[in-house]
Amino acid sequence: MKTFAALVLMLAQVQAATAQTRLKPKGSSVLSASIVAGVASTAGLGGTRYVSSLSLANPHPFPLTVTAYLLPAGYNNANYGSSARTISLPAGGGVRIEDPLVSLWGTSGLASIYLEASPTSGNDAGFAVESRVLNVANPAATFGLSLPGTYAGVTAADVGVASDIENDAAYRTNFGLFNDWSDATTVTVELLGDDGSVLGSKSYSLPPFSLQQNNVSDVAGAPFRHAVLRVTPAAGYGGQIVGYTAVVDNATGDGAAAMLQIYRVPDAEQSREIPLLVTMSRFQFAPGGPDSPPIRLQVGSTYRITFRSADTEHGISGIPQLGIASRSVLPGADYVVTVAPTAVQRGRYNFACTRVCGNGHGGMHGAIEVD
Ligand SMILES: [Cu+2]
Repeated sequence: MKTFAALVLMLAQVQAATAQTRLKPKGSSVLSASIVAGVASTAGLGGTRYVSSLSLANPHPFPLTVTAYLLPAGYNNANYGSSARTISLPAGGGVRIEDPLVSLWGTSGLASIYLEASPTSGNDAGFAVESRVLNVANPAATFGLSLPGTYAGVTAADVGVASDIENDAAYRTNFGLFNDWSDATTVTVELLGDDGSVLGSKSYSLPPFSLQQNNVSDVAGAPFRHAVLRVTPAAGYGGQIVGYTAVVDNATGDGAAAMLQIYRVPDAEQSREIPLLVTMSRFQFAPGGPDSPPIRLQVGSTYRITFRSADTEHGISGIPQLGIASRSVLPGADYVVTVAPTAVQRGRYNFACTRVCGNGHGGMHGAIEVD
């Protein structure tokens, strides 16, 4: 029995050591947490020097204790717990911490900061946090951008999208991706032109609990005035990617920031093909016409249409706008085609039998209506 108990204990320890987690531990006493993805204390391009501040606000009528952890860019931060710093917020109060990388941790460069709060009373420990990044190269006039703390990121069921990306002589764009997961992961980043074409695509490896910041020229080298950035996590990824973009004026170093927006990918049920059988017989398409009702298709759905002959050789004249070819259809030899109509394809499309199948062949015609 003792040996068995020891074995169970050993197994439990192994499981504890290999358990995958996100930053906010489930079932712990942590009631609120936030990730500030991009915090800087570093020189940038063109003589710029970027220094962040970190501001917190406590909306509650009781004091709050917030623990802040440092997660340097590009490193495995699985042991982030040793970087804990405590920030005390009076009831209703706030604080601004100047240059937190230097003032709290005595370091520099680029990092993410993870913050979690414990209430001293009450059940809710929500707090507000944001980071201001200033270009301080000219002491007479600073300017910069702001990044909010967030806990919303891109999961394996989502894509992340940033709509305002520029990379040309006037502006450059940096993007940051933070991996909120205890394992390393790979993220696919694409740049899409305004017509939806792929300008460039690249995969990035993100160590546990770490940030990667890159310039978009790393994804697509050719200059462009406007593009869309799309972020797709690896299949089966258990964490969240918290992302941001910063468009920077090449002449001044002034920047504008945005958080990556999150879109849920339709599940398999919604994207499933809808089967639709069209039976061809002397001298009828059913459905289709001339006596049967038209074939009705809805914009946004995908149909798998089977044209099947019940008696002799018929044919279908093509509808190239919908991707339907001109084909002969013999009994036992179906013509199967997938049609996914879009909004610009709304309307009525006529078709006819293309094989002389008997005396009524001339009247064997039908229609597809897309609405
Ligand atoms: Cu026919």
